[in-house]
Amino acid sequence: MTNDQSQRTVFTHCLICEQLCGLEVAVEDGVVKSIRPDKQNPYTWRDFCVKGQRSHEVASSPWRVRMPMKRVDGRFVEASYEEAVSDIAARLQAIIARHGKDAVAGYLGNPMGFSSGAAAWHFSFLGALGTNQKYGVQSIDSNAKHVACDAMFGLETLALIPDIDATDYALLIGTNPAVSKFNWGGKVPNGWRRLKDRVHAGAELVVVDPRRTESAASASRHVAPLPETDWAFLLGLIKVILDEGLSRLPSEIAVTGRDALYAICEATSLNRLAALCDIPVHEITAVARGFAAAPRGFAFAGTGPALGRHGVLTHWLTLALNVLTDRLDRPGGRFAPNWPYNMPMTKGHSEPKRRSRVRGIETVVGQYSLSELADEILTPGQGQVRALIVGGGNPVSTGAGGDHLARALGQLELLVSVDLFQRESHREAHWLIPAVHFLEREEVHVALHSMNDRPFIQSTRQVIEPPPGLRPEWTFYHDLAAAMGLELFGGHISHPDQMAAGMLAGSGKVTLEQVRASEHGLIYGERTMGHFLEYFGKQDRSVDVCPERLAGGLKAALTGDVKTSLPLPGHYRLISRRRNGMMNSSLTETSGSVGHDETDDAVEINRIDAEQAGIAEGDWVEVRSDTSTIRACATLSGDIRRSTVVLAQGWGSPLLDPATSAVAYLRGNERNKLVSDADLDPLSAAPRLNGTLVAISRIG
Ligand SMILES: Nc1nc2c(c(=O)[nH]1)N[C@H]1C(S)=C(S)[C@@H](COP(=O)(O)OP(=O)(O)OC[C@H]3O[C@@H](n4cnc5c(=O)[nH]c(N)nc54)[C@H](O)[C@@H]3O)O[C@H]1N2
Ligand SMILES: Nc1nc2c(c(=O)[nH]1)N[C@H]1C(S)=C(S)[C@@H](COP(=O)(O)OP(=O)(O)OC[C@H]3O[C@@H](n4cnc5c(=O)[nH]c(N)nc54)[C@H](O)[C@@H]3O)O[C@H]1N2
Ligand code: SF4
Ligand SMILES: [Mo]
Repeated sequence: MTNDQSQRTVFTHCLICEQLCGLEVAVEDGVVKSIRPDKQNPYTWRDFCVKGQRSHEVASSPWRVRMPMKRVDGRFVEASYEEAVSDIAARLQAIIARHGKDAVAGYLGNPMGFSSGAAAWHFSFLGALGTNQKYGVQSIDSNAKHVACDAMFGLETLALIPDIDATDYALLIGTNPAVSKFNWGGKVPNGWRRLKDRVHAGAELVVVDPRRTESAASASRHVAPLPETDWAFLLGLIKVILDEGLSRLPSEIAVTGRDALYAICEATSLNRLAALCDIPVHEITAVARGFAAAPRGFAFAGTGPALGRHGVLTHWLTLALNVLTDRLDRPGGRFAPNWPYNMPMTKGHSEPKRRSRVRGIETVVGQYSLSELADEILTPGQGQVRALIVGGGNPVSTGAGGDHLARALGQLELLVSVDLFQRESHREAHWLIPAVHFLEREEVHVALHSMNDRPFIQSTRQVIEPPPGLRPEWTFYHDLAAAMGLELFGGHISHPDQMAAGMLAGSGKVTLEQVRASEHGLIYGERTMGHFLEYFGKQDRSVDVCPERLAGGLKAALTGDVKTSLPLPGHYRLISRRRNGMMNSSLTETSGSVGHDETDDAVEINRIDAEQAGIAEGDWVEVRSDTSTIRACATLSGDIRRSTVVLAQGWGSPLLDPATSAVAYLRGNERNKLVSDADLDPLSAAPRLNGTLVAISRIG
């Protein structure tokens, strides 16, 4: 940190996405003047984006919740923390006394993955209360991956990072790193440019996506299947590889299920698989042979298929493809890091599995699906949810069945939102509890840094002062527990630093003091591979490439009618895309700095489909599904495959003025209102945020 009276430069890192880019922040008189990438950061210095560059505008937004706010006669008025804590504690106690512990639920959104203290204290608080009603963003994000990893490896949270710099063949399925970056439980800073460097050096890059994305534009091959049919494409690849004897198995561990998978492949034909995904047989064969022959390669699936009807099948078959071609823990393949704190290797299930009260669906990573929450609130009986604490999430806009959930939230006896802002999901809140922005807090997030593609760790710095009187988010749960006479962490942990120090001490490689002392972050070792297979072998564990439960789902999908995979004329499968300047439904609060272009309110339709439907460029259209109707402006494109349309996700979610709940910022329409919370991937309980069947017609 350079320092004179009024001007300072502070080095910290971003906490918006998993890239955790190092930032160089210029501060003058306590106000951020500019944010640039920290070029002295030894690990992330080539990575950066507009979200980090403008992050200070979020902290200084006029719409920010700056004090606890209590709803009184339809408005929110500021109150003290003491009043908030004692009122919420009293209401929770009364609800539990009348209805039992499961009447209180918690939901954590995406940014809570970036605030170790807030997330840990939230969970510890729910644990101390004794409620089973825990919900999280995973069920609209990564459930497919957790279920697949659990079934194959017995490790729900296994992170397998692509070794980009050494790869000869990257097969990307439903991920768009040119916009979203390489981060989904495993991070590769600047990964997209690093991959493009490999492509320039001759590596193959195959992008499987119904849309010719920013990533597909740089690929050596773009494969455009129908949405939700990647499993058929992948099974085709596996069939070719097994039929042609191209499979190689890892020598260090036992692999089971190969014969069972082969039997499933035998029972179907390449022609049928090709028809299901609408990709020609010769293309499937070419990718299969190319992938198997590449000395070093990996297959990686993202959120595109994970948020569709067959997300688990897709993630399973992607992992199986990697196992059958010996890509795990190999250079240029996918590897599990073992630094400094390896969550996946220390535990299998995060918690014992339970089944939900209303729909009887099994938990994933210890949580029920967000898609079940509305029913759990609205369905009477023992265990009906009456109170909810939402930490850093906007589930009405980012999950499925938003109208259903909004109606349910309005029925709650107590809704508490812990957030920097008031959004659509917090309209009916009884309390708004403020949060501290990442530029205002010092934090060592050990778990996130454990998913780096090399051993590196850094602390954030407090760059600016939080609003006067604002308290760290975790202390809200701490104080609430104290007011209710509950003990958190069994009385063993009283501060997030203590938690970080303990996790680091377990590794024996680096201490909290050393991390704190390094201004630009610390590389504390060489990158090594092989830990995962070694660990697995030592434990005498095997990988199952054809788990029974998933195989049942695959067989059921295979009996589906090929014709029904193509929607009827005038009907389309709706998928999503991310915006450069937004993080899911967030970052519109920067007073318009998020940017806006014509395509934002647009539904992207294939040019030929549009012409057949009599829709012209710029026409206003109605997009209808079983649950809702929205208006959008048609953009005709050759980049989206036939019978598929795209709307930006997160866009169109209103930001509210916390005092009046009036809309402070709103552009566009909420596409997720079109998605049902009843139509889920049967294996993961994730909703069909991609693959929603919609009808589109021109407005008069
Ligand atoms: N700028 C920006 N960056 C972000 C985010 C953001 O909101 N904005 N969000 C962050 C978060 S939370 C996450 S989890 C990551 C996600 O990172 P990614 O998983 O890379 O997510 P997307 O960029 O949405 O890419 C998904 C792709 O899947 C395609 N797709 C949709 N349905 C299907 C299908 O059925 N099959 C196939 N093969 N493809 C399909 C879509 O066209 C899209 O190109 O991104 C992170 N990065
Ligand atoms: N159609 C479609 N829907 C999708 C997706 C898709 O690809 N397509 N992607 C899905 C994915 S991958 C994800 S991760 C989800 C994300 O969905 P959400 O978890 O709802 O993410 P956000 O929309 O970013 O809302 C996060 C909230 O956290 C608040 N926040 C930010 N920082 C902090 C903090 O430090 N503390 C607290 N307490 N609050 C904070 C923000 O103000 C905001 O209100 O959306 C999912 N929804
Ligand atoms: S949001 Fe942008 S700047 Fe922040 S960590 Fe992610 S890529 Fe880096
Ligand atoms: Mo996500």
